[in-house]
Amino acid sequence: MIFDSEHETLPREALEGLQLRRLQAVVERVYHLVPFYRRRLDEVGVKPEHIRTLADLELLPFTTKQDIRDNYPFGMFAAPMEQIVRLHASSGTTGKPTPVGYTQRDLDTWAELIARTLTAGGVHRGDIVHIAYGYGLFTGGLGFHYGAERLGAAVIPVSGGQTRRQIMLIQDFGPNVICCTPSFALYLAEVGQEMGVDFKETKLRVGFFGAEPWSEAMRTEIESRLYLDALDIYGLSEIIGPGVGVECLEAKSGLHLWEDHFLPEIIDPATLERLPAGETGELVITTLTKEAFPLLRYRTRDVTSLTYNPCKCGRTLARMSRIQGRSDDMLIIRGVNVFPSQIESVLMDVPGVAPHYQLIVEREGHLDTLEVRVEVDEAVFSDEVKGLQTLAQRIERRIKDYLTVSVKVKLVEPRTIPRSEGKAQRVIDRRGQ
Ligand code: DLL
Repeated sequence: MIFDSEHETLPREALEGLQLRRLQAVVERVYHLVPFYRRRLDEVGVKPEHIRTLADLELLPFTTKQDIRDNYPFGMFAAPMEQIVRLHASSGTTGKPTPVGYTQRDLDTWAELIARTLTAGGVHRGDIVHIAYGYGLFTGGLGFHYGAERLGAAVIPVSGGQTRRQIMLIQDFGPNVICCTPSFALYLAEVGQEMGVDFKETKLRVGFFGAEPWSEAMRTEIESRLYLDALDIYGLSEIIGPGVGVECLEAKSGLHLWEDHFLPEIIDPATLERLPAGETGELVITTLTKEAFPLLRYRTRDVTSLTYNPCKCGRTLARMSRIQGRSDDMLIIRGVNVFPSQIESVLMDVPGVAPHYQLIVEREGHLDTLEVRVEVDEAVFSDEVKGLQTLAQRIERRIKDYLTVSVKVKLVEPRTIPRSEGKAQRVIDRRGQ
């Protein structure tokens, strides 16, 4: 099923014509309304009228998360507060959040794109949609909420947490659709099993799982335990939230990007050169229709590839492969973005702790765990066991306060963390193994 067959099945040539007109309009708009972009474009000597073809996109500078941080909180908005009706923030946990704003038209576009997303998974009016993404500053809950309503489906706005209660609602209210992170889906399966629930007996038919990396192996497991079709949904707050792309139910082969609103490119993160279709690199997105917070060539840091081959569902939009990783070192632990440098800064504030540490990420059952191994000085290490335990717990609490994730801290003897002559290997991620 296709929600907006006019835009989702446009012949490529017509689609590219639309993209070009929208690109020209957005460059014009940010040049006149966002001082940051005016400066950036002036620096490279590009004027809006220089954008004559889609290939001219390459003339434009990239935008990074750091640029958004430098203009905290609202310096990059292209609309005055009188026109902004919603604020969200990215799930990043570095001290300050990354705020994003929406005009009413942006919210309408977003709802429309989620309606398309749900339709690509066969959802329709009359269906009941269980939304277990967090409601709040995170874009997941409210993003899906308005899109499901736009489609005319009935929403259960349950948000995160209270797993047993959620399972009761799934049994009693009979949702056909579930939206949550893939790790939470598996957790539901586990808890359901403990409660003696047979998911075959529920009405669940399809799930939209995203906001964190997952794998084909996880898809197989979710599908066989929850008895539904598991679809991958991608998005990020800076661009709009969920609803940048989704797999279709027919093919489950790559995520269709809503290219009439978001212009994708793949670059080599080292050279910043554009890569041809099929090659793997960092996804860069230009928003084509956003009013409040348009972004030119935003570096998502997500690593993937694009294909423009037609899909059997009939959509002509580019398809993106499952996100393969991140071009920076950000870890996503149970949905929370964690940079090793943040852990480092907590560790470095603790007397007696050495700057040698390693982060070990594993998956226990279906939940991510993060162990922080850090060396302490001789004096601390020769202290009695109880002292070491208290210190480890203190560090665990500090990390929890700062990053909102629970970690396990293991204090180790001096010189036991492997040294490296090049870059230190700070992160050992065993989740994919
Ligand atoms: O996670 C928006 C979202 C909500 C997407 C619900 C899907 C469903 P942020 O908190 O800004 O926004 O995090 C964005 O999460 O750059 C990716 O690294 C990662 N991510 C999102 N979807 C996927 C996915 C939301 N399907 C960051 N696969 C992105 C892998 C994903 N990683």
